[in-house]
Amino acid sequence: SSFYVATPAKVSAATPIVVSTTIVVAEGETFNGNGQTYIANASTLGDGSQAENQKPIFRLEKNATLKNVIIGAPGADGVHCYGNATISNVTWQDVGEDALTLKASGTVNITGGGAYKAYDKVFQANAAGTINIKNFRADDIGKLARQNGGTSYAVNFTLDSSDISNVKDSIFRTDSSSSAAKITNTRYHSVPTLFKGFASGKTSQS
Ligand code: ADA
Ligand code: CA
Ligand code: CA
Ligand code: CA
Repeated sequence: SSFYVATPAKVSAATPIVVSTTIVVAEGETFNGNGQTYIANASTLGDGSQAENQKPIFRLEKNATLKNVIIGAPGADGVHCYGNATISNVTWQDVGEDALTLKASGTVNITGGGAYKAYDKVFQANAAGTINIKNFRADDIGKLARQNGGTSYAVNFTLDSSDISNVKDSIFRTDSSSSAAKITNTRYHSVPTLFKGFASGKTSQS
């Protein structure tokens, strides 16, 4: 026949960028991954297992922004935030030990993106502050966010306009009577518990 069939452009998965030394995003700076995939060098940062003390792929100093990044496997210890941070359109395809840790007090705004295959925690709060999660997707996780066990500082967690599925434990968990959590406009599938360990009056869902 005379039909002309165009040869499709070859679409192949981009080769991941292997990170051997933690990428530091300086105070107030923005790192734009332009949609590329970053993975840890397992022998220098960590293999993404549940072993503690793995290193992060990204370290954000205060007021840094991380955007348009895919973190593949191994994810090592993900992203560490030292104070306020903006996390925009970051997807963890296979969370390592955890996905992101607040290491020094501040507010972390996580918008867009998602987290998948977290054996235990996605977001870890190891300092007082606020973790706001919006327009996020998470599937096959232990907990969406957890304040470091046995700590009593205050962490405020919010989750808005998100879709969370296949959770083993809970969405938000704390041991602190001063911490609070609020969930709005969010869809769940197979989530056994929304809040664990919060004092009465410190949680809300609508
Ligand atoms: C566990 C561990 C903490 C800390 C945390 C983390 O909760 O008990 O000491 O390492 O993980 O930041 O991953
Ligand atoms: Ca841990
Ligand atoms: Ca994983
Ligand atoms: Ca960790």
